[in-house]
Amino acid sequence: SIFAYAPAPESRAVVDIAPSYGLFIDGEFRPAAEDKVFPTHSPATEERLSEVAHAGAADVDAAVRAARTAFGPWSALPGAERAKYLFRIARLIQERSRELAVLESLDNGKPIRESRDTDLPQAAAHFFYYAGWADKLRYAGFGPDPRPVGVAGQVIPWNFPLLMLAWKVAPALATGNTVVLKPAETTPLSALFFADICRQAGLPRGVVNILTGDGSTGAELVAHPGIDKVAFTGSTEVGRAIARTVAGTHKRLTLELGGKAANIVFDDAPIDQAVEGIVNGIFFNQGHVCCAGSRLLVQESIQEELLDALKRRMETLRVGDPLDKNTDIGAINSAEQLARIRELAAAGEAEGAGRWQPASCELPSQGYWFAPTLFTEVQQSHRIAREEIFGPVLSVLTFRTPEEAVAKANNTPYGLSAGIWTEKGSRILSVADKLRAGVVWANTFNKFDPASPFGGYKESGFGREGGRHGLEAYLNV
Ligand code: TXE
Repeated sequence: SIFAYAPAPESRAVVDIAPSYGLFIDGEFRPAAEDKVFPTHSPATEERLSEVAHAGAADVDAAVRAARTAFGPWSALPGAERAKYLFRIARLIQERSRELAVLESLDNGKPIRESRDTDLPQAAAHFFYYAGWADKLRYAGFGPDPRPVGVAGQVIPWNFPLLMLAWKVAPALATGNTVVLKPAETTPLSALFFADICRQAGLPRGVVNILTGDGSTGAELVAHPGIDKVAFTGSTEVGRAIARTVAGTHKRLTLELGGKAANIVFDDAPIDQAVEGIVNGIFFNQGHVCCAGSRLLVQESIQEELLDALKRRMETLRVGDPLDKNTDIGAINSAEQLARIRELAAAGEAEGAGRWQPASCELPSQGYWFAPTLFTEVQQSHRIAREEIFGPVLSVLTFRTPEEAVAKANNTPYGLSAGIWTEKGSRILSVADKLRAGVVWANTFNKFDPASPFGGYKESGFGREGGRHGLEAYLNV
């Protein structure tokens, strides 16, 4: 057909990846004190992309000391001066966004369309947004003279590597704190590019330090006595371990952990729009999203119609090369994550749910892949209804009344997000009011804005990132 137009894949030649990277401490790249390194791979091809330094205790100490030394002069700068650096960083992210988008897709496996249209613009937007607050903190409603907390130790996951960095670094710098950040072990590269952007922006040395490493580096960082504030996004299990480490110390803590969001579709919902929202809710970023709409709660009377439409739409999803602009679903980030998804999908079948995958879906032979998957006849007791899968797997449950929908939506230890689909405004308000979730979307899903606070109820963590509330975590008020 004349409409079958396939634009050329984005070229990986756009970005220059060095064969090895050091740690970014005190404004310079340097090898780890113990000279340890580890490789990072493309999950789509298993190709080795680069080798990065593995920070140990001595490196954590050096980075925290650099951040401490930088804290005095940085926090003493007038807010308007700090704002200039944040604006400069935001502009540089924009200028280098093509490079960064390709890099993010290579290292993480996400489709280039998503890194280009979501991760990169959102990362820049967070720096622009918090730059705007830097000289207005006394008007933020926290009293006349809010003060920075000190040195922030930040540990981030692999699902939105640069964006999670932006969520954490931008508010910390705007409020006059300095930072030691540890990216996830499978996605270190965009944070190292960001370190280069800090240099390009002329950010004073020591204000931002980047330590690559694994969980042991994260644990060292969180436990270091020179850290005043810990910010973590990742698994609930590690969040608990960090809370134990921090308990009884002077350290402030915010945790953004897992989720098992309900996406609730009422019988009066616009079906086509809801189908798009369901697809976006669970297949965006391969379902590696803490707020993913992983439980579809559909009103019984429209179950058949909705599932038919959803299956037709799923048949059109393209799984494959993350650098191809036509790709809808990229690679699973790691062999470990793929194993976790497979295990939970197998549990779904074993517990009696019905597994469905599009017949048209062919997976590449190399790399880590999982086809978009629907489970019907799911019971609330099933593991796939209770546990975070963090993959492209949707569990379908039904309800008859709004009360039942609310009860089922809240029947989870998590409480990060939820979605409601209905034409009735009054129902949106009454249902949203009863949902125990930090974010509730109505007739849309996975919409983000730097001005909007984000964070969980219950085991999804505490504290808010984004918006004016996001400042509070980094201020003594
Ligand atoms: O997370 P970890 P993993 C969920 C999701 C996923 C599961 C496991 O369900 O399947 O967690 O993913 C660092 N002290 N989420 O194993 O281990 C680690 O190096 C300090 C939801 O990848 O929590 C990385 O930088 N830090 C989530 C970061 O913590 C430690 C996003 C996250 O890794 C540490 C990711 C320790 N003891 C996974 N151990 C979300 N909320 O979005 C590890 N780390």
